[in-house]
Order: sequence, then C-alpha cells, then structure tokens
Amino acid sequence: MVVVSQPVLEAFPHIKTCRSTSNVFTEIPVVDLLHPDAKTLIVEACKEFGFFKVVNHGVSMESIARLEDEAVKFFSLPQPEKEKSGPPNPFGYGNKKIGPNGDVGWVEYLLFTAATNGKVIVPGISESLWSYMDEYVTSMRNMACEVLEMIADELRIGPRDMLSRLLRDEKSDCLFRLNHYPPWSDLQALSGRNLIGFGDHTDPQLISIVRSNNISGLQIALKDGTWVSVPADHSSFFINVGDSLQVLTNGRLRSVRHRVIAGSLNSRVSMIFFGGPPLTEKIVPLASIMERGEESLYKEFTWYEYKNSAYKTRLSDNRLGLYEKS
Ligand code: GA4
Repeated sequence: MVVVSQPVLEAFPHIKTCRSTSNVFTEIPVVDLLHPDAKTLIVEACKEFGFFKVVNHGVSMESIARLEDEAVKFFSLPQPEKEKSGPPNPFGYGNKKIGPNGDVGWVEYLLFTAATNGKVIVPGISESLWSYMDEYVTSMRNMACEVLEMIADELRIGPRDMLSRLLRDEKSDCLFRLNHYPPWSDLQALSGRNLIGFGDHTDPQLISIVRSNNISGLQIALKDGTWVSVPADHSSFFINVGDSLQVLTNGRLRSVRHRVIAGSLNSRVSMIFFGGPPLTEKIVPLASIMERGEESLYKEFTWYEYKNSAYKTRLSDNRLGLYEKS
C-alpha cells in the first residue's frame, strides 16, 4: 500500500538521518492477554524494556482496517486539502514539524484529543474517519485500562483500578495520533543512512498503544542505550510505558525511549493511543507501592505542570530529568 502524495524534502534539509542498525529486537516480550500469567509477563517486560507486544487482544482486524483505510484516504489528499486540517495547535494536521520547538521528521500526521467529555473538531475530517476513530479509541482505552489493572494487581498496589481510573475519568487527557511516513525512494543520496521519521523520545503519558501496518520502522532503546528494530506485525499491538507511569511506580516500570525510521520504499501508517490522566492529577509515586523508608525519586508535579513543561522541550530532551531529585 502506497500513499500517493509525497511531500518534498528540500524544504526541510534539517531532517536528521541515523546510521542503519542491523539489531533486530528478537527478545521482544509477547503477551497473550488471555493467558493466566499475562500480568506477570507484563510487569517483567515493563521493568526490563518498558515495552511489549500484545496478541489475543480481541480487537477486530476489520475495525483496524476500516480506520487505516480512512487514514490512507486522508493522507492521499492533495497537500492544500490536508493543510485545511492544520496546523496542529495542538490538534490537527501536521507535516514534518513535530511539536512547537523546532523538531522535524519525515512524517505527516493527525493529532486528536481522545477525551471522553467531548471532542475538539478538526476541520476537513470525514464523518467515517471520526466514527471509525471513536470506535477504535474506545477499544484502545479499554485495552490500556485492562493492562493497567493487570499491572496494579501484579504490583499489589491496592484497588485494581488504582491506575486505570486515571484513563476512565471523564477528565482524562488521552490523545490519538495517526502518523504517515511517506516513502523517500528519490532520496537515495543518503547513502546507507536512514531518514528519521519521528526522532527519539519518551512519551510523557502513562501508557501508549501503537499499531502499524506491516512496514517496520519502530525502534526502541534498550537499558544500555542500544537501538533495536521492532519487527512489524500489523495484527498485534505494541505497548510503551510513559514517563508518568515510571513516576507513579517510583521508577519500577521504565519509560521507553523510542523512534521511527522512515522506510525508503513503502508508506508506514501507524495509529497511537496515548493514555494521559486528568490535568489536576498529582503524579507522585503511589503510597501503596513504596517500601518502608523508600523515598520518592521525583519532585512532586501535576500532569498539567508536566505537560506544560514537556511542550517547552525538544523531542529528545530528558523531560523527567527536571523533576528527578538529585
Ligand atoms: C511525544 C508523545 C506524543 O506523540 C505527543 C508528542 C508531542 C507533539 O507531537 O506535539 C510532543 C512530544 C510528544 C513530547 C515533547 C513535545 C510535545 C512534541 C514535543 C516536542 C503528542 C505528546 O504528548 O508528547
């Protein structure tokens, strides 16, 4: 599947490249959500990698395909049509520019709020895209909550919904993103280097769920900083731990640094649900997780404060660094 319109790179000469990595992430933890040991595997994966793959998730391939088709239709529109849905401040269509502080990548995208209490209308989005997105986001919120409940159970942090309530709350601050990484076959001048689609970063929220078509590109950083490529799997989901869940668990679960490399031949289309808490929520280690005498590794902040400060940073900045106790 190839999306026809191709943005022009010359206008963005500052898009970064990186050396090709041949490291394929072969030990990727795969969690069958229906397996009795799922919660143990999830917590192990979140401690070691902050990342895992989910199978047996119960989300129908039809609902995913419907949404992907609509997304492809949108990204295939002529550039001036797509621009009518932008710029993303913070919601809407964006092309190459990521966030407000000068980051760029070989990507175009649509960013939406996934709040339960009303949506922010983005012009130029078809009725079918809205409705498939609503349906999909509902499944993602449910999956994120199920995973957070398994984590709460396994870590014995009090009521099962201790974490999931943050995403169920009608004021939760969840987001949804559709990314399109166009092919760049005419840019072979890069000679053995890869074009960065979405630069390395951690997600500020609690948890993110990524699904892409069968085109690879996602890479994660292991604990020692080595980058590994995650083999694509269009029928599974990939789950990332975000900064807020790292803080709520006082560093037990690890927020994973990740990036996307744009492929040269094929379009990559991904859809990501970001589970964020209400703005007023204090992001501090849960009292029930702390052992006797254990101190918080972080200074106190609300999600509002963290989000505000995140939007002042560059993509690859260590955002949590500001809040780490020295
Ligand atoms: C990373 C995770 C999500 O994609 C996102 C991104 C946001 C944006 O694209 O506007 C940010 C980035 C993300 C973190 C730092 C700031 C904000 C771009 C950027 C440079 C939607 C989010 O919530 O934070």
